[in-house]
Amino acid sequence: MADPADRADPKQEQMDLRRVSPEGTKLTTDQGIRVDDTDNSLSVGERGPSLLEDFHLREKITHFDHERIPERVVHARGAGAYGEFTLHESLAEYTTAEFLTDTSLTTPVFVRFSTVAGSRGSADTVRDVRGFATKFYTRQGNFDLVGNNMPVFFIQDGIKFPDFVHAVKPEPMSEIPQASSAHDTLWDFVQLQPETMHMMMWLMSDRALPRSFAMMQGFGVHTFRLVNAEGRPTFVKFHWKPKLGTHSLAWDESQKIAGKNPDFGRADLWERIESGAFPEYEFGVQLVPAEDEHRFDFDLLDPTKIIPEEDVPVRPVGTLVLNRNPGNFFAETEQVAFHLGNVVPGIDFSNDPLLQARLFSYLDTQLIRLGGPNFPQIPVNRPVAPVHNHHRDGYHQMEVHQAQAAYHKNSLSGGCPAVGGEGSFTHYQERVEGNKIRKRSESFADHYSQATLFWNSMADWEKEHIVGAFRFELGKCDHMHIREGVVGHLNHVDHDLAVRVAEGIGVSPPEAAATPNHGRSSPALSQANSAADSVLGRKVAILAADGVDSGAVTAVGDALTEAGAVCEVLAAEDGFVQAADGGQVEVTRAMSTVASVLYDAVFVPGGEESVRALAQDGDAVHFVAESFVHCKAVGALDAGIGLLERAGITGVEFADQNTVSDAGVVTGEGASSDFPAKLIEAVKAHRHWTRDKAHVPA
Ligand code: HDE
Repeated sequence: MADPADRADPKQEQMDLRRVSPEGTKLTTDQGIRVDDTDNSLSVGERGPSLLEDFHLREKITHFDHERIPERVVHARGAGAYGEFTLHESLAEYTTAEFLTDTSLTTPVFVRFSTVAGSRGSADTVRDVRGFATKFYTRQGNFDLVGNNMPVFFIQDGIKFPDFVHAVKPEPMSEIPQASSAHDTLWDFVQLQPETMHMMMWLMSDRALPRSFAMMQGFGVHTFRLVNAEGRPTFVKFHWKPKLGTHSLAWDESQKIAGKNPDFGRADLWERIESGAFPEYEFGVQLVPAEDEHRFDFDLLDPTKIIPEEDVPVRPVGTLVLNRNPGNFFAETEQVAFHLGNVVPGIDFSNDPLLQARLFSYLDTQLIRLGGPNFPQIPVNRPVAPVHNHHRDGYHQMEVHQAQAAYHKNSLSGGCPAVGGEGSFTHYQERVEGNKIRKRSESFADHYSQATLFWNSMADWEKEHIVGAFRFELGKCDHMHIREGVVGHLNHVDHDLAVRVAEGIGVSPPEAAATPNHGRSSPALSQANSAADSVLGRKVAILAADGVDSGAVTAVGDALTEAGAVCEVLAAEDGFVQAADGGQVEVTRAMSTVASVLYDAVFVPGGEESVRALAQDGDAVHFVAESFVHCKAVGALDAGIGLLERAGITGVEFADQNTVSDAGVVTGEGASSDFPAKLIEAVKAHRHWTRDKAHVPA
């Protein structure tokens, strides 16, 4: 057989060998015996007891009884996809990793996105960090970049991880709350561990509510090392930047989606890939020469710190495209096993104490989760690089090793597999010395400066959302001393922030700042500065009833679809609505099966009779009002403007949207106008967060 690494997509070719289809097959037992009846147990007489000798019954039930494996202890809820990584700029000056140096290569990948705290069946849109784990099937072996959508972490040393996870998970007496950090134990941990403060700013920001996995950044978090052919090391931070920009849901919306469609995130990923609107990310690196290790006012080994992009720019070098959904969730997404220790020659670790603990944890956790040491043989985990070693036996061994010698050195198998040679992994030879101690370096001691940097970098509306999130979460804590403790730390981050939070949660606002604000900011941290120039995969609802102006539905719908959006016509009932011109408009979904929170924008076409009916339909009125409250693009033509008025969106002369309260509300007359283009621009903006929505109840 040819080396699979030489084929176009070696991973898919390899997976094809294990993919099975039921087409044209006959039902058999696991032993291949054809089954004549799978609905009736073997029994004594029609009403008698079942017989133990019914091997088909026993096998069917036994297999079923053992279908579950332990869910991941964290990141249990996730969704995955295959894709490809292409390199545009060689990093040969810094690394020997072939997939980062040879621009002619396309490297297959599997990516799994996840939430952290919730269990496998929890909702996708909870306030949480998102995992962004990528397995690169390189020709030199698997490289796993197991990152998050936030660039820092809660703790500096992995030994605290079990404590942190116990604090954020549901409380032990009641297993409440599910998939939520808004409870006493998490915030108790936070108030006693000020190193969490920077990450808590991220967690309370909109970053914790991504609109789509295709609209969030990814970060390797730790500082890693690249090592070049001369053995010269360079520190590196890895970044993913989404092509569609980094965009988030509103908090109220996130909570409602969790009920209306808990699968919102995974469905979005699935649908984007099925429709060809492939999620795309730029891969970038921040490179720091080894001699600059100590040039920063924080420690490069501290995972609660970023290197501001303004200090060390992110150099874009490659592209990741996710273009294939898995065929079986369990086999692929559930069984994929990431491990930070999966590195290829030219990539090495740093002494970040969080990273070091992870190097132990991931391999260890797979042993219990996947039931033994042969999990790398599971199809999704297999490298495309050939595997040869003396590992033997164990549960679920799939290989039939032929050699007499299962040891090194040997003379009986010709000395094979041979050790060393070109392309072998060589650990970076770092010189270290010191006493054995349990002590954190002083260079890790500043827990507030970068939390302040983050706060200072936010737009006003982002700050408002952060204050709202702190108030919500702390307001759920029963213990006053916990609320007070957190406000005390916030007062080191920014006095105004601490006061605004305190005022909402019944805590006396601090009188003066505990630490003066340094005034520095990093514009790259604000989502206000993110790309917003595409409507690819955006979902737009078109509300209709009998008498709708079908010309407007078609003209606006076609323009949006052509630009890449997904338009759905919603009506009170499924089927068709009669158009004003006597024709019919097909309904995509009945309004009762969906909700405004599942769409990015709403458009109300004209047609007097249609709008009159919609204005009397509570669902339709609420749909428009709620879209407005969540700062979405709202469009209306002709009589459709009447529905906006009915929804309480006042001041409906929106012709030139330049007041704060009507930003993103697009109205017009006649389908021939420039209305579709204006609406597309409003949808591109993602949300109109500056909108004053206080006067609309929804
Ligand atoms: Fe993880 N983490 N983690 N983590 N992590 C796991 O591994 C762990 C950390 C991350 O889609 C587990 O296979 C420790 C940072 C992702 O399958 C486990 C520490 C970052 C995923 C584990 C950390 C992550 C995991 C659970 C502190 C961002 C999901 C199941 C020392 C850079 C991967 C599993 C997937 C999963 C341990 C901290 C990201 C238990 C001990 C920091 C994306 O091994």
